[in-house]
Amino acid sequence: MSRISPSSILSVIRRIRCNSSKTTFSIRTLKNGSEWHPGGLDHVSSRLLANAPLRKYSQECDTLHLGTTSTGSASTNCGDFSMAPYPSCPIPVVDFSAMSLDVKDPDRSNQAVKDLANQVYQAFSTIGVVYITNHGIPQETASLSFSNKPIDTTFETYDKFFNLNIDVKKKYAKRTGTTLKNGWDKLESERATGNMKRPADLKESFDFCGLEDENYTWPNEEVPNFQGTVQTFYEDITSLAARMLSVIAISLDLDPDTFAFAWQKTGTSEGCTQLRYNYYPMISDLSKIKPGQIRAGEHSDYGGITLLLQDDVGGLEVINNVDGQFAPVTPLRGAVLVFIADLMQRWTSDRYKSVVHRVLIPEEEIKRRVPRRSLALFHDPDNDTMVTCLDGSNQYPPIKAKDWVDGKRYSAYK
Ligand SMILES: O=C(O)CCC(=O)C(=O)O
Ligand SMILES: [Fe+2]
Repeated sequence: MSRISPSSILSVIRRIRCNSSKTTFSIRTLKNGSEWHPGGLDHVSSRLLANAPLRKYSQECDTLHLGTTSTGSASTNCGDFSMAPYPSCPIPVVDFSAMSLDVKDPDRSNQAVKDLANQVYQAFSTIGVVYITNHGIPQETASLSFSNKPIDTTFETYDKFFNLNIDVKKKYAKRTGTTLKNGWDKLESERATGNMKRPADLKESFDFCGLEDENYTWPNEEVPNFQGTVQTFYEDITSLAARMLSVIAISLDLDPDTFAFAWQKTGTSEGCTQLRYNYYPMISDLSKIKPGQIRAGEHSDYGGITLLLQDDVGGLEVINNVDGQFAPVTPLRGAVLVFIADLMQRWTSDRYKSVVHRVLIPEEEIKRRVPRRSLALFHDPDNDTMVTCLDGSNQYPPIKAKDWVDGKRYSAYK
């Protein structure tokens, strides 16, 4: 079967929008000879958005939103693009042993670290993300390494919290009017896209900024040792992130400690690094999903780098920085995914670019019947860090880390 290019789909949709309200019918004529088998515009949009560069998609999304149609959900739904269509994962996997947390004081000048840095360079200068394995944070309790908190235990602990009754969770909500970022955010609190025309993301989350907040009460009564578990994991994952920053510096032929100055205040009120558990509830009824709603809208992360662990449900996609296409990030048990975020892009004058990603709703019903969970460390520079292009090019004017990150957070939580 021939493949219809995203741009031809775009133009067809535009024509249909302009000329006819019978959107669903018209689109059906399009499917002949293509590899898409749309049941209507919604489904075409899903394929389109999976293939089209983000910018085109956003424009189309706005166009569709402005229209009306007799087919109702079809054209006002700027994307029931909620189904993840990809079978395979193109994300590079790199063995992080040379810089593992199991190695107490790695010699960053040795060849194994240089090789690792070269592989990281390949990944970040192409697709923009990398999976790292053998990083030293064990997945299971039975692992030989006991020094760090196993990932499974951490996920299970968070799950106990998210399984609590909503009225109980409310007691532990993030408090407004405070700069401290600890606590629960209810379903549909955030629009990762920052676009108010889009519905909020179909997820709950729990943030921890690494700081003891005497005014915040933790749900330790309902979930034994919740705070201790989260805190320990935060320490492990921030240590791993610091090692990744060294590798990134080496990969760019910079001093391994180039970025260290900007992470002196992690875990204080002057730091910005944040651990977030994302909890995407099970979906039993697709018809309850709002037009255009997905689990996490398209966005890039704001700060330095993001370290992400996901369960095995899937749905995460990244835009490949080389060809602008969305690609699936197939779950890889035990591996940590590393993204470049916006401020790192500025520091490196675009040598490494921040990566647009999103989380779709799984295509298979069996995967929608369970919640999806992920744990993200937003390893963001200290509030007062001035982020200035390291190559002296001034490609981006210097910016204070807090100003950038707060601005983005504000748009996402409006
Ligand atoms: O859940 C995921 O896999 C991604 C979440 C994400 O992008 C975020 O929290 O910024
Ligand atoms: Fe993200």
